[in-house]
Amino acid sequence: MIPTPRCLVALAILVPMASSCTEHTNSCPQAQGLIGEGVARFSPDDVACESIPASMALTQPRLVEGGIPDDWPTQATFTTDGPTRRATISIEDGTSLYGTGEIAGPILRNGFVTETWGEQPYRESPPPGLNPQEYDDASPRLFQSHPWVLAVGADGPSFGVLADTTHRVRIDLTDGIAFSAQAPFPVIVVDGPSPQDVLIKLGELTGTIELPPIWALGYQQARWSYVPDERVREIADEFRARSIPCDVLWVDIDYMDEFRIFTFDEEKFPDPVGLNDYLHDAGFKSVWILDPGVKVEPGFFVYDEGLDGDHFIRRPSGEVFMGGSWPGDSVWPDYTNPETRAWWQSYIPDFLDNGVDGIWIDFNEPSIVFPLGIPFPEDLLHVGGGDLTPDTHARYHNGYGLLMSQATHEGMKLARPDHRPFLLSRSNYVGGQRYAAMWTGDNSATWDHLYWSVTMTLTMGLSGQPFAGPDIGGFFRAPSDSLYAHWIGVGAFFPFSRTHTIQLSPPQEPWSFGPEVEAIARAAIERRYRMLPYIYTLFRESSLNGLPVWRPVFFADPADPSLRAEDHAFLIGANVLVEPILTESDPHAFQTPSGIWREFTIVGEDPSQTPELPVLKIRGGAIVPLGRVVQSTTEPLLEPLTLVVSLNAQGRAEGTLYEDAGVGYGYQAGDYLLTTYSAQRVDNTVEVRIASQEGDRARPERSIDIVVVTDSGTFDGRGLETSTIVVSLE
Ligand code: NBV
Repeated sequence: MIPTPRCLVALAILVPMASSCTEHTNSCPQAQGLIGEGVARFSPDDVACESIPASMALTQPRLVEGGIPDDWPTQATFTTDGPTRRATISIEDGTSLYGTGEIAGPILRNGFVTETWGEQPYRESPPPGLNPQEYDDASPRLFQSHPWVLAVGADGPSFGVLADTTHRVRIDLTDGIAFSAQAPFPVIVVDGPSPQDVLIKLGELTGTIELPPIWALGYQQARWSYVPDERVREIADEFRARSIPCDVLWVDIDYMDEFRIFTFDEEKFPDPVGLNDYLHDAGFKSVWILDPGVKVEPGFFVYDEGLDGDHFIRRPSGEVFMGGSWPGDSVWPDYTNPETRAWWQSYIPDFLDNGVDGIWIDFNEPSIVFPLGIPFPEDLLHVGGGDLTPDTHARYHNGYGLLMSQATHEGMKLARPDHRPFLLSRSNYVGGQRYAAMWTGDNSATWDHLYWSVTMTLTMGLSGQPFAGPDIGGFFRAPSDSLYAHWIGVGAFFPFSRTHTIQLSPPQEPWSFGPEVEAIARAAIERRYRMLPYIYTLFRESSLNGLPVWRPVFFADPADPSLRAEDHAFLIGANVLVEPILTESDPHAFQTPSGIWREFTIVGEDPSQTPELPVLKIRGGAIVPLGRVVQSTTEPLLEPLTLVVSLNAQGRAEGTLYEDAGVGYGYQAGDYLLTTYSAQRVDNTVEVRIASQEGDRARPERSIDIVVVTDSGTFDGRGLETSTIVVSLE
């Protein structure tokens, strides 16, 4: 390594030190200084910045553009205690802390300690009543790793801090913000006038989601496992026979031939192409699971070829590391090696050629399956490549899920350049939203988990991952009728909306709980499909600017302290407030943002008859586009298009609708239509018109239904979209 001059001035006198550190300037990707507008990187002063690993979170190396200015508002201070490196950031009174990735509990994280170390939860002595694999709000870490904290100051100005390392990080929020790790790491501070602004900057730094195919935003049904293939067909038929909309069926590990990845069991799944054709004909897509563990078995092509290409993680002694996974003794690809990622990708085309639409990657923290509770040894060696230097598993563990996601996502794109990939990953790291959606792992069918499924989805959004959702109904245990009804009621709105459950559990399809719950589930899922044009518009926005789809209520008014802890209710985008029931008894007292929020319904449901369904409110000043109820997104959604209009105090409203082909990349060449509608009160009427539009896609000739929601009732109108539609308020 090239010797580098150390920063000369001690950290305590921060400003001069900051400028002395710029001597590393642009030769060092981890140098201290400004790395973008409102973004600073602080690096420990006693380590040559060249010896701090390159960032895995940032999309590109960010070189310093100058020292840290004297008046930079948020400073990071580094201390060392033996092998422990610590960075602290103090906060002012009244600051609320959020983020820290996947963790159960309230969204407000002040006072909590979290650790990043993705793993299959396992507690030798679980709390009474829980099995060792069940997590709860006392579990210090789960499957994903996001050493990121969003801090919202008393009046709204905000900042975010990222411990830019894939090492294990302890995030201590009991007294300000303190990150500690067993290796030196830089801290990136993102400053912004509002929490939204900070998240947009996080998106600029770490990337945003790709616009998903619209089918991935439909309702989805899974279990471990629908097996054999005939069962998958039966489930598909049942959805259609009962007119419960559904876009995706999931195929869990039992399709494989004795859990050998990239194989199919000849008896249980003899004809995956035929199965997928059947599903496609019925308007479904399918997502199939893959695990990283490769069965140790000479003669098994993935094992043989992986050994030949030297693609497996090794022990320090040089032997390939072997551990217990689903197929028994297994070895794990070393995705830090670009050649290994390319090798992994080489299996994807054939896999997708079976008609597989999406891929689900599991246990990629990575975790050992047999026996559970045995950690992946930290001294294993990764060979790296490109920016990633050779190093131990201690450094790369938290990045493993991201690298497997990257390899799989890129493989899907190479295999099908015209398809938008849909990938779901159990493990990931900051920035991994670029490659995969997430679910909150193996939760449980309890009321606490129903609540945490909402808070975890919000917290993921505040950590840069908007495409998230839980196993609706819970993975472990069986939900009561009432619990499932409430869960599907709110669950239909999750950015990622899928029911899933463990093997051998009672049926958990929407009709499994009897006709009453089935009717509630149908109404809930129909609500999602009606809301899909709005949700898709939000996903498109998120793909451009990183803002979450589900947003905490305080986003409506970051200066209002009474909203900071509200986490039963949430916002979908900026315009729809959802108030679900997440408790079995003790009703929650919702905090509502100031301004106008009017209750509305979208599938003609009577809220007094369906208390399981969340109350929906539309912001005064908003127009929300709705589609029609379809059985899947293969049917046209916008025939007709409905606009729900809620005027503000000035008698105006505005809202946007994004439309494109729903699949493929035509939108990148201009084949989309982004319409802004405006509404204005004129005497006793409301006039609705197109205010502006963008994109080359031809506007279909269509009439639109208008529903004006007012304090004294709703008023309907209809007219041609291209003319001004006048709705009478009498
Ligand atoms: O593949 C089986 C399950 C899967 O259904 C679940 O969603 C994953 O989180 N998988 C874990 C392995 C079983 C763990 C107990």
